[in-house]
Amino acid sequence: MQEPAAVLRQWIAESGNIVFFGGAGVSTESGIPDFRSVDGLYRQTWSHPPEVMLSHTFFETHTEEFFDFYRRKLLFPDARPNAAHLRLAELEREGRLRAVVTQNIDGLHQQAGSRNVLELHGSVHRAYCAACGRAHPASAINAGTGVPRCACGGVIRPDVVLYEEALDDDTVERAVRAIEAAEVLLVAGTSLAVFPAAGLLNYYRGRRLALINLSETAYDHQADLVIHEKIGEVMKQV
Ligand code: CNA
Repeated sequence: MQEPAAVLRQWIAESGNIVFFGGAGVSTESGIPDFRSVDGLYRQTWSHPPEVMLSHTFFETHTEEFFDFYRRKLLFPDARPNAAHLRLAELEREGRLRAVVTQNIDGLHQQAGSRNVLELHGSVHRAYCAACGRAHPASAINAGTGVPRCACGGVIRPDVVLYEEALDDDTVERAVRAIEAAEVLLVAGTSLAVFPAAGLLNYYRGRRLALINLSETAYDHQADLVIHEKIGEVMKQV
């Protein structure tokens, strides 16, 4: 039997319609911790669990604490793309990869050169006023302290999807269309525990679904190829 990485290399070499679907595990090799691994954010002790501190209600009711947590735990200005981000950008340039669908908010795919990046959960690199909707540079939040304010008096918030908030319809629709049409679907670095994002996988109709994740996921049995290794290491080989 062929090595899993060799099978993946062949699938990639043969396809002009690859779609990538990734999560926090894609950026751990860039030094950004994920949420659910042993040393991830969910295992750390805070005044409230992370899903509470990153909720819309918490943002509304504990605004100062929200920004303190956000700045300390979600911003990684020194992080750089790793081998996985770089190889995916290269595959897009080669005309093989159609879209990167990501749950990440770190912007590392774009920094690596990827162009068609569908950010399901938004980005720490954008901000807007929660009251008037005006766009602001991310530095209005990231470089400051306390609660950042718009000229209108409203709170400037990060353009990220908080718990209890809906995903952007247009982004979801584009992700669904890309996944439905994909020949090879590469899923990596995601526990597939966060919905509705994880449900997007069900739109895939092909027979070349590769799942690359350090730990097992509830979708392992649906995949045509499962690799429990680091995504950066795998992408160096394909
Ligand atoms: P998650 O639930 O934290 O799962 C990450 C998965 O990645 C785990 O199953 C790990 O086993 C696996 N993993 C970790 N490192 C690697 C690696 N090097 N190679 C392969 N697999 C690895 O993260 P999800 O993305 O599934 O959860 C969705 C949340 C987490 C989204 O809302 C994200 O916005 C949020 N998040 C984003 C970032 C980021 O932008 N970099 C960081 C942390 C959390």
